[in-house]
Amino acid sequence: MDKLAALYGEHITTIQTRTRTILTLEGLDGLVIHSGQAKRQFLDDMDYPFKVNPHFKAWLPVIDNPHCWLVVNGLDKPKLIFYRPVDFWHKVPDEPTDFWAEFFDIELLLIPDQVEKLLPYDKAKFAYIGEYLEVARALGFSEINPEPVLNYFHYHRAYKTQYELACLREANRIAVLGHEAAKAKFYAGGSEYDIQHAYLLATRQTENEMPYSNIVALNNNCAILHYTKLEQLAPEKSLSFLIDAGASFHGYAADITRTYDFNPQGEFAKLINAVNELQQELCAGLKPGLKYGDLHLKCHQGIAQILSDFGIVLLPPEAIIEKGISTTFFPHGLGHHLGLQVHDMGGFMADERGTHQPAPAGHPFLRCTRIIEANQVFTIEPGLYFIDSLLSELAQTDNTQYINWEKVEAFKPYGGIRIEDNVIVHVDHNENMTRNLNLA
Ligand SMILES: [Mn+2]
Repeated sequence: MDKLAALYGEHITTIQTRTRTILTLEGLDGLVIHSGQAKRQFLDDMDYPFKVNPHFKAWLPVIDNPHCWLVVNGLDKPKLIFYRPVDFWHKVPDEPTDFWAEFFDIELLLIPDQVEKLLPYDKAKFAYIGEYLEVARALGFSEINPEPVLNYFHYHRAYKTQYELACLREANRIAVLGHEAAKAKFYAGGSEYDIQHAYLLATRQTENEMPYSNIVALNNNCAILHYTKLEQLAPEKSLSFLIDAGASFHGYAADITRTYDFNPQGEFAKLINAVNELQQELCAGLKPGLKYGDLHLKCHQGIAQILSDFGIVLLPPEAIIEKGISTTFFPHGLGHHLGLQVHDMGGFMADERGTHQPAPAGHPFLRCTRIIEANQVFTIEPGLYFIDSLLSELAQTDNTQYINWEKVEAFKPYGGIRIEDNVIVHVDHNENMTRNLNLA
């Protein structure tokens, strides 16, 4: 933690500089960044779990406190308005004394409605950054989430500070503890529900602290890309296990996927090994100056090679690509930026003004089209699935003649494979945060 504290000053300096630059470009005096508000459930007196504004947590690791505000101009010491009510119903946050506290002028806010007195009086040249537009208007802001400001931050967010990299490594460390426990629970014959709880116990994080809903899938459920149901009972026979699960640290996310065959000698295990080798090649393919989109296309070549090698598609790899068959088996994108958000913003931006750079034709689900550069963090997550709906579409086309349907039917009960690591690109090498923790 001392190390984190040592890196934090430089992190704040970087964000201050970014803030100063965009304020000057936009002719603004400052930003007022709202952490958010508790959201009430319809006709209820309960709130939804609180999710903080990512532009707020970019400054400091306060992720669980609504009604907080930052007033920043990129030059002066940032002002933090910290919500600390008198409340005997809920746990009231302590007055901040953490490593980050000395970097802010802190004022305590007792009642949310009284924030007005602590905000700049003349708001004409202050922009509100946050989710609650009606609050912003009621407070007298006319500049609300100006797009050039958001674009600028989203674009530059891709370049992580050393503090952010340290947070991402720690998020990976926590997630890997969960993955190890989940794997053991699978081989012990656990159900999806059992595995999920083994995961949470090992990470010591609650479901609400997870950066996204864990995907814990057994057998043919592994074919459902965003499967989030948890079967209480184990299947009669456990065949395969796909887990896509992360962890959070100081507001930064890990996003890791592994797939296992219950029988490590089985045919599906061989297919997993092939996807794993491809995944490692693709990780090594992250190089400053190259386009992430090109790596996605390379992934299709690798998937096509595997489909051909395993006799699933009876064509050479080039023909599999050319006929568009690989997208049936690999229908999503290779990966995305990772950081404050699981799918960090800015993946489609050609420049800091936010010029949109669309995904290549035929690849609508690719989430990143940027040039790869040092200090960026990516996920690399190739997949190979046997998805009923996509396979029946394929069966309706001319391409059906090239498919070894017997093989496909044999693999269907296993669902599919995805393998995902979190990788930092450095100037002269890549750092695979996930593999460095010895997660096989
Ligand atoms: Mn991912």
